[in-house]
Amino acid sequence: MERLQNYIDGRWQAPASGRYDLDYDPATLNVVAEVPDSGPDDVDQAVAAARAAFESWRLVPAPRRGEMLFEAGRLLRERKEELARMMTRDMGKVLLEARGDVQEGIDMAFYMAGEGRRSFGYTTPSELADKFALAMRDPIGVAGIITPWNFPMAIPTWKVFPALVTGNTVVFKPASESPWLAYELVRIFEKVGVPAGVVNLIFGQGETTGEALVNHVGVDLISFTGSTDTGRRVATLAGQQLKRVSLELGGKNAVIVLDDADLELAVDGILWSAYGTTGQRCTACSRIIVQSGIYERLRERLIARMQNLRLGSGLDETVDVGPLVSEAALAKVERYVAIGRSEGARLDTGGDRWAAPDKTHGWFYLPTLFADVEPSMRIAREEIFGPVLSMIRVSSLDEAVTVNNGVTYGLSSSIFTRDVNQAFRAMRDLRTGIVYVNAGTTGAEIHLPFGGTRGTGNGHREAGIAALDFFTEWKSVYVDYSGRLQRAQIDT
Ligand code: UN1
Repeated sequence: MERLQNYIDGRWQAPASGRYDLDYDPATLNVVAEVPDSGPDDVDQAVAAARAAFESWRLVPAPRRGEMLFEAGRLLRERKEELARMMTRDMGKVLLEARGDVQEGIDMAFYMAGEGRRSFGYTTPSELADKFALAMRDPIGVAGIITPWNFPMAIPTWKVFPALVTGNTVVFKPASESPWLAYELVRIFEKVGVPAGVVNLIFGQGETTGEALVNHVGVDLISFTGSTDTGRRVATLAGQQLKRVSLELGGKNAVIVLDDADLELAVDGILWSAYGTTGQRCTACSRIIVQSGIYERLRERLIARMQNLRLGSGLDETVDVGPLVSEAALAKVERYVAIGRSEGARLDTGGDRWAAPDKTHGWFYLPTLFADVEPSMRIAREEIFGPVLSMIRVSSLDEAVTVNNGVTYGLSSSIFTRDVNQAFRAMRDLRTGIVYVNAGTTGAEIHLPFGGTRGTGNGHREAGIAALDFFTEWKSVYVDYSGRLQRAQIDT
């Protein structure tokens, strides 16, 4: 078992409290690591270090900053398998997906490294003669970065890499449930020569450490991924200081299946996006909205294929579905299954905990399907974040779109159809930040904007060049080389 430390101003150190929390492997309930339980004092130190480092880091040429990211990407790639195995033990996702999570970090490193030589601004004509106008990106300052446990490598890299390449410094607080990969990522930054104070790492609970970071006057912006309730609190606290905030929150993502769909392909897409990562992705499919002509056939096929899904430790390569991350996550799933039953939905399969044959006591839950779900039911509207899928019957594409758009969230949606006209209508009308045609609701690539509409966030996007917009401020520069006073809007 490893005892993790905070990283402040280039030094690994114990939390001021001297207290540690335990990090469990959710498949075996063995303790994996001891994690600092930090507080406001640690946050103060980290912010002070980041503030001091900002003045020199912002002056490091962006291509040099990009090269450090490139080196970090190279080390991530070298250690991909080892890191994936640590991730599976840390939070439970199966190895195949843990490798994908690390790969997403590698992709982001190389993509953002390239931004060191792009980060384009623009030049544009002035309305006056002998005058030059340009718009350029400026770093903002200290970025407070708060990440969730479900993508322990990918999501931190979506935030830390663009923050760094654009010249900001970072105080990074990863989720207390999956701290290990954050620790390894910061060790990599240390190794590739990111100067002291540029990246600082603070472990701790959201209510204490996270909140201290959000409230700190020395932090200029907050990038947060997590629950909608916490996001609302982050926005409220940060709003009082007019702090820039990016929120990436919940989802209630749907797959629409029209009568003319390729049935087997739709089943593949639904199983992968609903039960992959045990349903614990922001992008996971938790509703299927199915046209009546294909409804029964799809239902039967899904139930049959669900019987073949193997549960167990994610380290076993034959396993499809790992455990939930925590006791609390498991209890939430149980609560919602009880709600679904009491609302009158038909429980087709699943609906119970699962115990491994060797009697290890992981936090497992059977992949669960509710059919005959009404859009008004709570299981069709609220985020469960587990392996629970609700099947809703509709008569047309229009009705499917209405049901899809009828929830408070808007992250991802998908449609299976072979009719190009219907597909284009769906692309136009689905009110989500991400739309898939003939694929499930997961699998976003790092060079496109990632984020959602309405209750899923506050209008920002991560990844791609959209990330640069969040981590920079536009500065407009006018250079008058006429040698005389020229007045804009006056001397026309
Ligand atoms: C998340 O669930 O928070 O598109 C991120 C996907 C992954 C990222 C998911 N590339 O499912």
